[in-house]
Amino acid sequence: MILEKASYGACELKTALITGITGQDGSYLAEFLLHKGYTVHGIIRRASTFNTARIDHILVDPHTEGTRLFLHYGDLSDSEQLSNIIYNVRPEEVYHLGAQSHVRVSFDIPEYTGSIAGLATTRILEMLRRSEKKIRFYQASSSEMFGNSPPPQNERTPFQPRSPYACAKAYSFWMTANYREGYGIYAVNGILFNHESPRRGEIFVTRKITRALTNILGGKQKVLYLGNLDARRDWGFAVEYVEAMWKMLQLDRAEDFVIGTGEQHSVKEFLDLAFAYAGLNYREYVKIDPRYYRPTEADSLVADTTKAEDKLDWNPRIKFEELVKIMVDAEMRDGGLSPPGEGDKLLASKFPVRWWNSD
Ligand code: NAP
Ligand code: F7E
Repeated sequence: MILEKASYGACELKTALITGITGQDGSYLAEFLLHKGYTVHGIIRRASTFNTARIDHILVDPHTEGTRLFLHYGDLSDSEQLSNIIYNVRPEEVYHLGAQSHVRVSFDIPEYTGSIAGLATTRILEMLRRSEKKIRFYQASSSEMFGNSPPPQNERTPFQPRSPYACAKAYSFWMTANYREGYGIYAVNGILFNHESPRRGEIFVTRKITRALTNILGGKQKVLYLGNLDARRDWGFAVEYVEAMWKMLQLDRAEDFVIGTGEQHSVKEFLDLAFAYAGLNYREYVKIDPRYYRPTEADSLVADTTKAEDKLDWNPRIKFEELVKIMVDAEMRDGGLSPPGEGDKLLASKFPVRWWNSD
């Protein structure tokens, strides 16, 4: 079913299908591919409330000439519908980004997470195997798969997953590698470390912090409850990570890549920097609530991206401190406050060609 379409004029190149187009990465990737001239199809699930907030600015009236963005109802649990969509769309590239992507929540709904973050990958790969058309496949693999493996982590680091989410993603990783080797499908794993943006889901820790900070400044919140402040992550800017996804599907030979910034910081550092940037001391507002602890945690993740630098010519322009400022500026603006503005200036200077719009 065609729901909406967008007009971008310009040359038509390839057709791409994105699962998870309404998510953080899916929304940026859709904009990036439209900018590159692609026709983009996305799968969205039916919900009783609108779930297209991140892509509303690229959706236009379905009757407009020059349509290059189409949405289709589907669910990653529904093989029949996935099959229909792939058969009808006949894409050159499939970006499989849809997932139950929250690690803490995966402990509450492990079976569902296994089906949607794990088995769904096989559902799609099976269709690609049966397809007469050669379709390239991107799997949204995750640094969470490394779990307990000591840092830095790269393409040769063994997986020691520490959550139902990570186990499901490790299953998807190996199915992708097996379909590549067994059936000659161009299928790649992008093993992406944490990447954030103003479009990040509100219950991931970075966004939870920037939102709380804005609410505190606006007098709407007094306390921010968090879990483990000592976990260490490699946080980058989502905009740059979707560019890497696309690069991975343009090579002569399908290979897996680790994507990250190579910098590691704790949750506490994120808190400290974000609050200080807005003129506050986080210690006056943050309390620990053990409900946000995980039964098992990936304590220390940081990427070794040597391979991506060499073979994809991919180097992140935004590192930790800059990311924090970009997110705080956007959040404060969204909350009707005047941001310090350093993040906005960074964006303008580092991205002279800005292919994404509203945040
Ligand atoms: P996200 O914001 O949580 O988006 C997830 C997307 O999947 C949403 O569009 C969601 O739809 C869709 N989805 C969830 N369950 C579905 C189902 N049963 N059927 C159809 N669609 C479903 O995630 P993200 O941050 O953009 O991440 C994109 C992908 O990369 C995910 O696979 C994630 O696991 C993986 N990943 C993310 C990171 C990161 O740091 N962001 C790092 C490594 C890997 P609704 O909008 O309707 O909920
Ligand atoms: O947690 C700690 C928490 O939920 C980061 C997903 O995109 O990246 C993401 O997974 C850290 C963890 O992201 C709270 O324990 C403390 O150590 O923002 P997060 P994540 O679990 O790293 C990977 C690469 C993915 O693939 C996933 O899809 O922050 N933390 N206090 C907290 N985390 C949350 N969410 N909420 C807290 O209150």
